Amino acid sequence: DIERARRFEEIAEELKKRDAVIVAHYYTDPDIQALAEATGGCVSDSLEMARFGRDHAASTLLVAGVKFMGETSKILSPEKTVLMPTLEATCSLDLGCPVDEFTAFCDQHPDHTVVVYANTSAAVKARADWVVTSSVAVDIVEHLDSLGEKIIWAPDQHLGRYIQKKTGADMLLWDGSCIVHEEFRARGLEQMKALYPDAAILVHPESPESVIALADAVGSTSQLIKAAQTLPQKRMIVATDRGIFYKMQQAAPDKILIEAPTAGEGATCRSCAHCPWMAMNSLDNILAVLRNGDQEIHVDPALALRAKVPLDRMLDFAK
Ligand code: CIZ
Ligand code: SF4
Repeated sequence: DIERARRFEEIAEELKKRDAVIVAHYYTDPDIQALAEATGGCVSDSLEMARFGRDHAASTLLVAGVKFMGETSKILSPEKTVLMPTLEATCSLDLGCPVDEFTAFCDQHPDHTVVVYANTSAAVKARADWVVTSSVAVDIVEHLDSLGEKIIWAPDQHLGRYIQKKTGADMLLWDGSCIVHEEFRARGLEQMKALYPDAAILVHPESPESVIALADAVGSTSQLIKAAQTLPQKRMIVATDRGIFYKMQQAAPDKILIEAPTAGEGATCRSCAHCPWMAMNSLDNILAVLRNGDQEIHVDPALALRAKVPLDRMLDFAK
């Protein structure tokens, strides 16, 4: 529509003035993903966002996602300005893993290798030996297990349990969870599968174990998009944030995509299949931050240097 097209033009102009590029997550609003595509930015998972931001020539990164993604961009590119539509957008995994408690836990197990999910603060990353995203977590834990290392895993307990089962690694799990994925329910999924027996079930491993058990494909957002393209089924029941449907449908235009059922219903559900923090990003606040430059991510330089070590380890491993 015309209003949207005008917004895109206004934003594109501000991006040019600031020598900025948009780095957007799959879970943001489809309008934001379309905007990123139309202006030469990227739409991807947190691993690819980190790489794209680091390697892009622009001097300013506009990170549309949640705070840990902005922090990761800043850690990898300290010389760049990193703006976010709003600094209020956080993540229940990040919130559920405060650095003091986490450090005390790690100190109690000095013989363990500390592996943290990308969905953590810069300070937690700085305490870690490895940072992983869901697209490389299994491979990295497998690698560490083959070296005989014992692992502390934080913060997502469901993803941790899934990896532990898959690799057989010795893992101590932090008890964090994602408020979006933990709402998916096996019972509802079974009922839906009874309605559509021909459907494939795609599940992000931040979901409960009983939901993962029903899956035809388990994986990170990028891996689920690939599964939608390659699995033979025409109909897909998808257990992850509904923001993914934009790129999944683009990648697999002939597939019928259905949202997996969640525990809550309608207005009683705060986070049913859509992250409330991802939802804080909008065309309006993107334009606003490009105009006034507030909502800038800062990470203490000494802390950033320490957090960069386990991040680089992941990026080198994932090459
Ligand atoms: O749930 C998230 O925040 C995800 C999937 C992040 C990521 O790795 O892209
Ligand atoms: Fe965090 Fe879950 Fe939102 Fe991702 S979807 S940012 S893991 S709360």
